[in-house]
Amino acid sequence: MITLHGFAISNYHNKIKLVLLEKGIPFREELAYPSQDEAFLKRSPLGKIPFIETEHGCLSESQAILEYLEEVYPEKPLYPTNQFERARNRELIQHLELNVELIARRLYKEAFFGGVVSEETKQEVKERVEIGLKGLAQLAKFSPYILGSELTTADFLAWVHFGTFGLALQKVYGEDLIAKHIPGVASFIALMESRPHVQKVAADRAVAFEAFMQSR
Ligand SMILES: N[C@@H](CCC(=O)N[C@@H](CS)C(=O)NCC(=O)O)C(=O)O
Repeated sequence: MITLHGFAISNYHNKIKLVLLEKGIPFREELAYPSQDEAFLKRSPLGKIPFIETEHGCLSESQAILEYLEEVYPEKPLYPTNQFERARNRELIQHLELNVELIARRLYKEAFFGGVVSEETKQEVKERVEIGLKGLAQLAKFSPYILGSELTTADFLAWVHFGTFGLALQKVYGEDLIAKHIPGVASFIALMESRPHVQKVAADRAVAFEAFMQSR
């Protein structure tokens, strides 16, 4: 059975957890925090979470994990079968993670962990995130899913990342930059949140977030 190592506040952890749940793959979760311990680095080379443990060994990097799961468990496909559509799916995922999430991540220290981000960084992040969000609006269809009529990995991933970086953007800039730049996003989020597995991931995330805040 697959073991998913990580913690329920992490958007990359939740991305894999949601895909495991939606594909009906048996797994167990083991609580792990990023670590530079030698033993941990042997399992996840930069000490990051999530990583999965399989009968063949450990695997890190959420997108590599996700594509592995798709190949090994093809029964409930979460990528389109058409090659071009599949490429467009990967395009949106890469765009969302590289050009929006990774940039907004620079705010997490202040938004979630009690640190401080300089005004200069905030300004730079806002400019780059807004460019990224406008690009995302070009790709998103919301009819009703993010890339059309088919429910795919891109939907689960978008829901997870919107929740995390959306909250950080709201906390730091006091406005909903996702809704400002991506028309139709609210009904997409509501649609995703009508799914039981999305509700489960959101509930686990809320419990973990509450516990984290209490511990500080
Ligand atoms: N590109 C990685 C990103 C994973 C990631 O950034 N994980 C965070 C938690 S959300 C982490 O482990 N951070 C600790 C660190 O950067 O040292 C993936 O897709 O899995």
